[in-house]
Amino acid sequence: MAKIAAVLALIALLGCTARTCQAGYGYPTPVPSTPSTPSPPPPYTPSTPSPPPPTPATPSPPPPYTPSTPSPPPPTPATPTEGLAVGYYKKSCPRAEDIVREVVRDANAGIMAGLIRLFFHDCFVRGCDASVLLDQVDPNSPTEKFGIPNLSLRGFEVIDAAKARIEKECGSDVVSCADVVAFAGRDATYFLSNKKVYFDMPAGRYDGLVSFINETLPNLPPPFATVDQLKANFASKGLTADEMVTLSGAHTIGISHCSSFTSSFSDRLNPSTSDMDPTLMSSLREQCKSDTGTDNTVVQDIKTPNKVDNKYYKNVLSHEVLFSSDAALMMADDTSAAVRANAKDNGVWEE
Ligand code: HEM
Ligand SMILES: *[C@@H]1O[C@H](CO)[C@@H](O)[C@H](O)[C@H]1NC(C)=O
Ligand SMILES: CC(=O)N[C@H]1CO[C@H](CO)[C@@H](O)[C@@H]1O
Repeated sequence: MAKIAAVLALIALLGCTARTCQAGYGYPTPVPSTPSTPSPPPPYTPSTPSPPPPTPATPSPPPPYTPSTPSPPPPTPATPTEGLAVGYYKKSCPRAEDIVREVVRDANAGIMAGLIRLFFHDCFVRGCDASVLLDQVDPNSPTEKFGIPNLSLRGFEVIDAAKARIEKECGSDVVSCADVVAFAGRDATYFLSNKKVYFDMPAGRYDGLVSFINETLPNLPPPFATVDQLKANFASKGLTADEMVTLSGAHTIGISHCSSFTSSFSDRLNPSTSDMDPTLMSSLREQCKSDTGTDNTVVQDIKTPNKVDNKYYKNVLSHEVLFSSDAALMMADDTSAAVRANAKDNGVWEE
C-alpha cells in the first residue's frame, strides 16, 4: 500500500482513539444498537446560509500561537480503535460509501483538496468527530470553524450534499458526519491521485457535540512551525516524524492564501530570512500583489498543482515550497532523509 494511504488511514484511526469515539462523549449518530436516544439532533446545521458572524471579524492578527508548547492536545493512545470497522454501514446503509464517492467525484480539484484538509483538521482537533463542521450556536462561544487554522477551509458543501443524500436513503441517525468527512477525505485522495491511492476506511465514528475555537491553535501546527514543533505536534497525536513527513506530502495539492506565508512570524518572501527559490519568490510576490488588499491565493505545488503525487518532496528539495513548516522538514536528519526517500520516483509514497 502507498505510504500516504497507510498514514492517512492512521490519522483516521488515531484521531478516534483519542477521546471522541467513545459512547457518552459524542453524539452517537451511528447508533450501535440502541433505539434509546431520542436526543436532540446534533447542532450541525447543513448549509446554513449564514452562521452567526464570528467573533470580531478581524482580518486575523498574528495568531497567538505559542511556540514550543505542545501542551493541550490530548495524548492519543496507540491502541487499535474499538468499534470502528471496515464496511461498518454494509447492513444499515449499504450505499453510504458509494454516495460519498459519487458526490466527491463530481467536485472540482480545489474542493477535493479542501476535503483532504478538512479531514486532517477534523481528526487533529478532538479526534475525527466532525466537530470541524459545527456551526456556532452560542454567540459567546465560537466553534473550530472560526479558528485561525481553519481560515479558508472548504468543501463543507460536499459534506452537506453527501449527508443529505445519505439521510434520504437511510434516515438521519445512521451515518455519522464524522464518517462522511473521513470517507470524503479518502475519496478525494483517490481521485486526485488518479485512482492510485486508495484504502479501506474503517467507520463507526460518533459525532461530537462540542467544538471550541480555542482548541484549534494548540492542535494544528502553524505554517511557521519549526521541525521540532512539528514533531512535537504530531507526536502528541501518536504519530512519528516519518509519518509527519508522509502526511505533509498533502501539500502537493490545493492552494494557500498569501497571508499564510507572509506573516510577521515568517515572511517567506523576504530573501534575507527565507531560503525560498528566488524565481518562485518573485513569482509569488507578483501573484500576491493586491491593490485592494485582498488576500490572494496561490497554488501549493507549482509543478502538478492538482495531483496527489510526490512532487511536494521534490519541491522541498528544490526550495520551492510555500511555508517555513515545509522547508523545516530539511532541518533535521530524520525528516530530511524521509523527504529524500519520498522524493524518489519508484513510488514508496504514492503507490
Ligand atoms: C505539517 C503541518 C501542516 C501545516 C503547518 C499546514 C498548514 C497549511 C496552511 C497554512 C495551508 C494554507 C491555508 C490557506 O492559507 O488557505 C494549508 C493548506 C492545505 N493543507 Fe496543510 N498543513 C499541515 C499539514 C497538513 C496535512 C497533514 C494535510 C493532510 C493530510 C494537509 C492538507 C492541506 C491541503 C490539502 C491544503 C490545501 C487546501 C485547499 O486548497 O483548500 N496539511 N496547510
Ligand atoms: C476552550 O473553551 C471552552 C469553553 O469556553 C473551555 O471549556 C475549554 O476548557 C477551553 N479549552 C482550552 C484548551 O482552553
Ligand atoms: C468555513 C468557515 O466557517 N470558515 C471560517 C474560518 O474562520 C474564519 C474566522 O477566523 C471565519 O470567518 C470563516 O467563516
